[in-house]
Amino acid sequence: MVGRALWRAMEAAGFTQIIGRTRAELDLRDAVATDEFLQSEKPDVILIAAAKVGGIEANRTQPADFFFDNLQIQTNLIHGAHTHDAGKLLFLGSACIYPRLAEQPMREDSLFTGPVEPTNDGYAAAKLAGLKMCQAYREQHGCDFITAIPTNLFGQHDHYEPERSHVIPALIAKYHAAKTNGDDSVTNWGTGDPRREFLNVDDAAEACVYLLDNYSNAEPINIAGGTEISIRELNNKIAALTGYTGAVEWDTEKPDGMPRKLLDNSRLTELGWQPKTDFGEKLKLAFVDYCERVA
Ligand code: GFB
Repeated sequence: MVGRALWRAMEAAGFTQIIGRTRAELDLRDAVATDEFLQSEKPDVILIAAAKVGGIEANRTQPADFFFDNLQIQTNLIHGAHTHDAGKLLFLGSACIYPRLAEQPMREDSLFTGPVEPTNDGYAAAKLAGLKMCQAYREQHGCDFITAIPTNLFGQHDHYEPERSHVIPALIAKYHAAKTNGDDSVTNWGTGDPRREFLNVDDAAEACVYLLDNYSNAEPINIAGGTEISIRELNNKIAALTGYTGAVEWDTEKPDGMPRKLLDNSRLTELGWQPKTDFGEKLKLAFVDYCERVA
């Protein structure tokens, strides 16, 4: 999802020689294959969209895979960017790397000040290591490697498999299936009380491309300015969008995760970037994308 959005944003910004590899074409966990790729292509700018990502259930049940895969991918690319003289690298963190109970909205200087949400410990540890690695290569080698921390993203080409998906694609798929099958009830996870900030992936990709030209600093920078909503309110919106009118149960045996994940967007705003799109509009497009590609 993020890689395709970055590609669209780079084309829109006038980049011409854009190079990418699918997971099937290049396993970025393989240090030798990744180094050979970077040696042959010699990219000027690297945006790391590749990662093992997933929602709360995937993170809770596979901490080792999230830790190991992401650590390898980012280490191979960040180190390779240095050895093959890339002029700029943008590494993507995630809202879940903030301390679980950080003051909201979460500012970049609250990173590393407390324990992260246990359900995504493995993923957050890897992402925090990547942030530190970019800072270390800037300090020791003068590399212009930056870290951006996007809030929860959604949009075109998201993942819809229940065991892996984030909440927006999960509810879209669940409610659409229930409506189609005539089910009279669906079950959601947790209490519905947590609040999440959602930003469309195309907005986030445009912000990433904006940062390439406008940000060269060791400190990470949030990409946010999305829409904050409770999971219960989100449930109402997606039920209305999909036309599902049955009952909604809440399985409180499933974790809520972080109570809230609102990112402070002031530093990026001061830099001159604001998201443009409307949450409701983009939610509709996400549903259309699901119906056209997956349903
Ligand atoms: O989007 P989500 O999986 O990830 O869950 P997080 C958001 C909230 O929606 C949680 C609730 O409180 C879930 O319990 N929820 C309710 C559901 N029903 C469902 C459902 O059917 N599927 C899903 N997936 N959630 C992730 C981190 O946390 O955020 C990742 O685990 C990453 O590492 C990602 O950072 C951006 O927002 O809770």
